[in-house]
Amino acid sequence: MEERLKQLQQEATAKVEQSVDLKQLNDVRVAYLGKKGPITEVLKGMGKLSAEERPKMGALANEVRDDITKAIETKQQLLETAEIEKKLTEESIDVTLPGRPVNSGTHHPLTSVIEDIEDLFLSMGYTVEEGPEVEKDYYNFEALNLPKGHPARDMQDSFYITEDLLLRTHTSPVQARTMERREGKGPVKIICPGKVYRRDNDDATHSHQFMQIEGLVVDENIRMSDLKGTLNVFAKRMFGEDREIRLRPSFFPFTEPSVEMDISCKICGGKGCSVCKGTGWIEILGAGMVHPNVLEMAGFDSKKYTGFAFGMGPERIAMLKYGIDDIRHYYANDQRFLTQFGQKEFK
Ligand code: 2NL
Repeated sequence: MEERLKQLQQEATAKVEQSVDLKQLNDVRVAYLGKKGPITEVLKGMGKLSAEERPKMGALANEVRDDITKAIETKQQLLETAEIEKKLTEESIDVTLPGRPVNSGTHHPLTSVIEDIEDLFLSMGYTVEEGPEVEKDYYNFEALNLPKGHPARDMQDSFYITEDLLLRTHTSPVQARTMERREGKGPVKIICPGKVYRRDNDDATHSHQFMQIEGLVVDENIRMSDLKGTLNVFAKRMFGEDREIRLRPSFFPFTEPSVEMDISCKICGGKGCSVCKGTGWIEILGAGMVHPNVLEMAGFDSKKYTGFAFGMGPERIAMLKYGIDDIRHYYANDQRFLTQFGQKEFK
């Protein structure tokens, strides 16, 4: 039995030595140390031995097993190290290869323009207010001096949901709601950006859904000159210090007097071109002094308080700023269009 064990030990260690990879080594482990292996087989014959020999053989069997186990472990470490070495040489990284470009996301051009306008007014002490897109007829029309039957609130032009609910046609209801919440106490100094909806057939300059930014200031002693000064700062910061503004008389039901603001055309320097249609001026926004009816309906005393308001379309502002020729580009989600604005490129 002793012979047989020693023979097994020699055989096994030789095979461990010969193993060239981890799989072969594992096969040797299973073959010699497994439950069905030859050592277990030899130990089964222990019963036939004398009481004297039995512990000696037991000890020898353990010794043989430990020896084989140790040989396997040593070899395993050797093979593992070799395998890593092999991997390192085979899979060496060429650090001189160019990196893969990382495509970062971009802001939508409308988002950029809206954020620029928000920042500009935030820096002048305004806060940004938001409100519901599904709006009550009262806040969308009534509170803005557009009573039922007013020609400017044509049912044909709005998306009505019920007789009393519609998709807001401008962001003015946000301003009406904000004034109402202030309970007749000024100052109010807000801008309201958001989506608005009109029943229109989409074309290069019309969309049934678009963005609007309105501004509102209500306080004691607010005058037309405050409006003009504010719009002048806006125009210069948004389009360049070399821009001039002019106000033309206009009409809105919620302001009196009402004006439209133009900026001087930078493309032709005022000589007249296709963008300014030969006039040297480009229309940017509408504005005016808040109609006393609007102040009163929102709970402000129109003898004590006055205010100005303005409204503009970010689509149009961005079209002028970036030279975009079709409003539908904003909503088509074509990557070729979207990635032209503010894309950061890493190469
Ligand atoms: C335009 C013109 C305008 C307003 C919006 C307004 C809001 C309140 C009271 C008074 Cl709560 N006015 N908003 C005033 C004048 C013009 O928008 O052409 N927008 C694209």
